Amino acid sequence: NPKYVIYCGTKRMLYPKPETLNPPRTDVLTITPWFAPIVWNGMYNSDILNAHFLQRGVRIGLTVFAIKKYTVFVKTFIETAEKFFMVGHRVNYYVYTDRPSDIPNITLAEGRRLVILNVPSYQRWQEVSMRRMEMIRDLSHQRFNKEVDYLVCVDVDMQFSDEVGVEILSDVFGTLHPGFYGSDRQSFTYERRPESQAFIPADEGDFYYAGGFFGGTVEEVYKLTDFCHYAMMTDKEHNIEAIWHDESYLNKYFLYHKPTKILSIEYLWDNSFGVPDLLKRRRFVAVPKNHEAIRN
Ligand code: 2GW
Ligand code: MN
Repeated sequence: NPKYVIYCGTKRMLYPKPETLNPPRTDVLTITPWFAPIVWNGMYNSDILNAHFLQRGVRIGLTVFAIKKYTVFVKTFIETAEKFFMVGHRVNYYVYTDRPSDIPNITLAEGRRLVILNVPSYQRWQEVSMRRMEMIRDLSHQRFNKEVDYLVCVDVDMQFSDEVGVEILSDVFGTLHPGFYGSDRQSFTYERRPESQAFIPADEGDFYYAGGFFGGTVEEVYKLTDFCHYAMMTDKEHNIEAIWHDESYLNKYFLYHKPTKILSIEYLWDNSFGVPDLLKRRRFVAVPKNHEAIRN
């Protein structure tokens, strides 16, 4: 069995040779027409990637918002992240909240820190969700640029249930929405009103990206969040709000600023959709919530 050899420190690292004539996955798209990888189980080797990113001493910021009753999700979110998110790497959790005293004390592994960011809450839930763009943008410039190399920005009503590691990192990445990975363009729930800054015509669009998982270098996340926030503010002046809020503006951004990597549905799943054959791992899944109780 022929092997490639690379060095991890001074230690020889051995692993199976990539097989040019035997691709690991043929059941799913693994690269876009603009040559961005789509990350699926079987397509990468964590040992190689970990060696590479550890050598660079990469620092990762994970941003999450817990406004009003959504603070209930923080404990499980952080505890499962300790088990599965970027284990062995330097990680800062950035929890934006209007209720800092609700954030529990959680013991973290070495090299990991929790930063609580006290922010005001907005009255409308749509605004709570959309204003994340502005708040991530502002701190990207003021703080994240000094503390981390990459940002990963996610919903809080989620839990990690399998590894999410450095294979996700790239200049700017988005995630396939679990409800639309098999859909055609016309079925994507893009904003369809030409008056909105989030408008996407019926004959355009690559994928339907989820609002709940994106990231990249701090610089690229700054550009993305700045674009989305500006587009939202422009729409607000014209009394229009995109159909799926921040998610609609994010989809507009990715249409004309192609992501350099795309995460598959393994990285954002909802168990109420069952488990399709092609889904080999469920790494980050929605926590079932009582919409009435949690949102009012
Ligand atoms: C309250 C009432 C209704 C909806 C949201 C909220 C709410 C959201 C809240 O009271 N407090 C709060 O912190 N949030 C934050 O916004 C929290 O981080 C949450 O994960 C995020 C998005 O809201 P969520 O998770 O309830 O909405 P989903 O799961 O339907 O999210 C998708 O659609 C959203 C836009 O409608 C976003 O694009 C989101 O990224 C998507 O995953
Ligand atoms: Mn959510």
